[in-house]
Amino acid sequence: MSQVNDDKIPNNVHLADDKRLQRALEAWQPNYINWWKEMGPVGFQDDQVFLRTAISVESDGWANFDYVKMPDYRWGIFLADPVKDRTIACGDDFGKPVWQQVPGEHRNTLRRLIVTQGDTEPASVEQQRLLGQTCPSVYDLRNLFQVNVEEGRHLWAMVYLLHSHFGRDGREEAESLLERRSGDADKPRLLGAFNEPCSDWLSFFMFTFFTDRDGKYQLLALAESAFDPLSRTTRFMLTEEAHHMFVGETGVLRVVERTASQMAAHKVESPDQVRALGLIDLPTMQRYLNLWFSLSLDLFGGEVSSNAASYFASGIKGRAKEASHEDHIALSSSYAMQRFQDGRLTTDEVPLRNAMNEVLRDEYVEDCQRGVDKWNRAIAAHGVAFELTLPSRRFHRHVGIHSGMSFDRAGNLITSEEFAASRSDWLPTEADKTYVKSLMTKPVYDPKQMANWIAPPKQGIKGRPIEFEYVRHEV
Ligand code: BYC
Ligand code: FE
Ligand code: FE
Repeated sequence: MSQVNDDKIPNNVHLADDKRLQRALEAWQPNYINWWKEMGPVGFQDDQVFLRTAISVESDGWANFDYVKMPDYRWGIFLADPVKDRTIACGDDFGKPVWQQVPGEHRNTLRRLIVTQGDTEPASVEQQRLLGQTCPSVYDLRNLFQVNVEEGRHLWAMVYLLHSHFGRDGREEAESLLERRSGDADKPRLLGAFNEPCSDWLSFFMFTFFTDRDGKYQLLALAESAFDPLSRTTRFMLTEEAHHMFVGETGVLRVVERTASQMAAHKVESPDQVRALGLIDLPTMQRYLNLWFSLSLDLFGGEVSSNAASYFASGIKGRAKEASHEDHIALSSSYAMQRFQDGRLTTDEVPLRNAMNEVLRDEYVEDCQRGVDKWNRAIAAHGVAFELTLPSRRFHRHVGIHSGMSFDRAGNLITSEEFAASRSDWLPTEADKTYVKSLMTKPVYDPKQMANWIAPPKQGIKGRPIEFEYVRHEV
């Protein structure tokens, strides 16, 4: 069992035994805090927030819940306990011992993957920095901040790997992670979805449902890595990740629930009538869903990818839950990949290793569908005839074999003119965004209140009531 000590930087990696590393991370820490104060949640840095803090990696009692000011949050470095005699889970070296150090030939690849993962964490905090000022409740405000501080800790997790295993390059990358900015034209974040604005709460819930779920699947794939420190750190990150997706799934559910229940109570159907009640109509929710689903699909990379094949071959990145697959070499099978070529849908057999991004995306889509089904059950329970659906994975793509072509929601090839003509039916319009934001102009800071457009949660946090003062905010 790994001990957590009480250093300046909480950790279970015996940081105090490696003075050089400890000094390097302690030198990075003030820069991180400066970044947090500059780019973290705006307007709440002096408030007491009821937050969970990771204090160990044991499955029962790994977290402590208490009031803390966000800049004083104890961001720590936690690796899941090592698996004894762990061997490489996939690829050419399947079954050989995992690596405790970075093999020279994989150094650049691993650094790039760790930097890509690390970059998304602060990016999401930046995207969400203004949301506190339009919160629907104090309960939601606290959940936003919980997600934010944990994404900050995920950055720490990657920076620890960079500092401890990648020398000077790693230290430079760690600095760059604090310098790029979401949406900045000159120094953008690395991946597409993390440069998109996320400036209203419907987007936030869609983001935590769809985009954090990409995080879950990427972390599951990295948890299979032959580089054991990466495997151990991502395994612990997954523990925190579950809450982020809970926030997204229940957030959308509560909006759907509120709209459907009021549609039934007032016997209204049209979006205009729903908006007249100050609610988010279901077609608008569908458009937000279409946007965040398609942006998140892009995060899995190209359908056919030599990068993915070489990650798998070298054991650097596996599939989600690699042990549940039968063939860990994946050299003798292929993936039936549907794609449009010369205007026709064809099916090509792609060597399985080259299709690993798509294999992961398949599992992701299935997991998303489970949540959508749940939302639809809530709509149906109120007798409202409307179903939310995931669009085809070809729809609105900017990465991979379907980028550069236009498709309708069902995945039929259309012209770019046809896409432009239907765009306002499929993706949020400026008018939609203005309307959604108009519902959120007044933040709700009274713990007893809930915004009109969202249903209350089923229960509070850690046994506290829903009306608990999760954030002590002085207005
Ligand atoms: N945007 O061979 P391909 C999370 C580039 S989310 C821009 O398919 P590969 C979180 C690609 O770099 C999880 N560029 O790429 C969620 C490549 O460039 P080069 C984050 C893109 O390497 C919410 C080229 O296109 N973790 O944790 O197979 C809140 C060819 O592509 C994009 C990870 O992503 C894009 N979307 O796959 C907070 C895990 N996609 O080599 C946090 C680490 C591709 O031609 N990253 N490109 O210059 C990876 O595993 C891989 O880098 C990717 C890309 C799966 C992302
Ligand atoms: Fe994260
Ligand atoms: Fe997350």
